[in-house]
Amino acid sequence: MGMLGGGLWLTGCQGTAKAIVEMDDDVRFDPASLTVKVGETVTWRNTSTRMVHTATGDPTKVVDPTNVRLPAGAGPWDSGPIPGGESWSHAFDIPGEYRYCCVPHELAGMVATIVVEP
Ligand SMILES: [Cu+2]
Repeated sequence: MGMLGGGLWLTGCQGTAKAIVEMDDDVRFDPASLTVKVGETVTWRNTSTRMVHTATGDPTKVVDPTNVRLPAGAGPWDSGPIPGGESWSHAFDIPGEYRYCCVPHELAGMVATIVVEP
């Protein structure tokens, strides 16, 4: 783990913008709403020094199932715990609107949206 840190994102030369969602000590996803193209990979980066976050798009792992919404045909996904300083990535192959949350902070309102355009 930790190999996604450092300057990797700054030195990439594939010519595609990296979609990054940051999670910090404010108990929120930043940005809370992100639009990407189908097939694009989103990276969640925990910049907190003291909080473990998750990015969870699995209705069976949350308290309130309305905090997760998946387009028809999209399978559930879950980062598991992401410690401070670590990152996790997921590629979105099915277009539509995804609602997801952070399991430890779901009830604190740490819920966000990814829109995947065809
Ligand atoms: Cu969290």
